[in-house]
Amino acid sequence: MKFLVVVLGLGVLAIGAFAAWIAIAFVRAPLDTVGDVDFDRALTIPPLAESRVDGDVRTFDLRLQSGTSDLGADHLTPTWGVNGELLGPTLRAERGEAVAMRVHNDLPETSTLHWHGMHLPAEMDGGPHQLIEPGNVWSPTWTIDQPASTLWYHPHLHGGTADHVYRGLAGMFIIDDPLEAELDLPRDYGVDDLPLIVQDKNLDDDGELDMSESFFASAGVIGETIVVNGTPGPYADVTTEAVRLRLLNGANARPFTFAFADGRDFDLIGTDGGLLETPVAMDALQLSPGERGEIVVRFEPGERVVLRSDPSDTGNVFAGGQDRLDIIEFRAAEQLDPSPRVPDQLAEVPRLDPEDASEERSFRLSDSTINGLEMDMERVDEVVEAGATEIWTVTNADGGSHNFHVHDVQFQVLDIDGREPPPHLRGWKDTVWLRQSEPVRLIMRFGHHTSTEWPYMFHCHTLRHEDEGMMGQFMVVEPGQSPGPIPHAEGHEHEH
Ligand SMILES: [Cu+2]
Repeated sequence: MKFLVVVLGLGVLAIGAFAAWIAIAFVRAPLDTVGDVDFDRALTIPPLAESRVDGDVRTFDLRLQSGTSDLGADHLTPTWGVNGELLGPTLRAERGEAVAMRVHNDLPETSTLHWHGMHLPAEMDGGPHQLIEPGNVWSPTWTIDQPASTLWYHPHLHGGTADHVYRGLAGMFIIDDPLEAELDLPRDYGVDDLPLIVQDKNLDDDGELDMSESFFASAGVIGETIVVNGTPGPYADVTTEAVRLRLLNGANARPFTFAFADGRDFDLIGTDGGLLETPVAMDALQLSPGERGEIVVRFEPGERVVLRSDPSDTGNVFAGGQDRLDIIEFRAAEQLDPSPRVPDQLAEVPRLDPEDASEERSFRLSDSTINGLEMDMERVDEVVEAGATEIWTVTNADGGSHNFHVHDVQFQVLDIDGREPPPHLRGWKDTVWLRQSEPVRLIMRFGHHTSTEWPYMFHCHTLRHEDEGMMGQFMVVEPGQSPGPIPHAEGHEHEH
């Protein structure tokens, strides 16, 4: 009997040791680049896109193209860009303006261009149904009808989004409005108002973008080279006492938790869909892929300070959540032009009232599915009435590195696991982080762009998850209408 217990005990010990060995051998060790990055390249500022006004319409010409970029390897890296070799120009338009895009595809592959965060007709959304074949031009047009905000654009090809964004297709889309223009905020683009598109890349020995993923990297590529606006190891010269940073997590999978090396406070003034009601003083801001945050930070003459990414509260090791990363160094001049303090009052953000909600829906994200279903280009998952206020409850049910993005609308967070959202999550959002098993209740009011042909998307913005099927479709219709078949939906699966 004693012998049997000893044998069983040894067996259990052996199994335990084997499991520990597996864990050590395969789980990614946290990466720490703090102090190891030479900030020796001036930050590239994406140019403001040229446009022309014909009648009442502002028209932008955009060209998806391939090229090469210096990402710090010994060889140039083949990359893709919009009107350039990597990333794209910053688009800028006023609330109320009609815009027209002429998107040329000079790439060897079919792609799309989606206007992330934009309220617009589904047919203009640039989702997986608005394919642009090589050599073709896609010409969406819509009227800007939402507050001043920092949006962005990127491909949204079903099954190919992660690949196309990783190669370099992305850019910012800044919306202006008169309310924002009246506030005493830094807004000199490229001087005291800086776009920061933060991404991570892996480069192989030939300098090519490495798309391979480790065995356990269920979130996709986790890059070890951080680039800001495509610049590796960047520094930015500061000439004013305060600088506004429009932070965009443009990574495929990594969450970033932005914080300054000396722990200084900054003011969060805006989130995905526009300005907050009042600035929120913070010393760390977590943004998951697709999320934006506008912050204003103050500098002392002559100082240098590094913005870095600290481990995220989720700590998801497979998505790089335990990494510490140097991102960009700010170099303040010996003399700084004076900047006013951030105003106490920013924008009005009228609270949406749960009493007004006519529908409640719930979404469980797990195992490449939402509510147990993988994305199907022909299936309309939800039908929403134009103008309806709805509450969507979203849950990360499997502990993966998930967030949730809804097209066409900006929503408000009602509560997270039953608790009021923190102050920095009380503004307009279109993408929200999901901690494991903590349901997030969102309230949103849908607009009046209706269609019985074209759907909008909702999905996880960890791009590989989205590509693998963690995405669904909703249509906004007039009361009483029901969706018809989606044109040409069949056969649009992207093979890669
Ligand atoms: Cu996900």
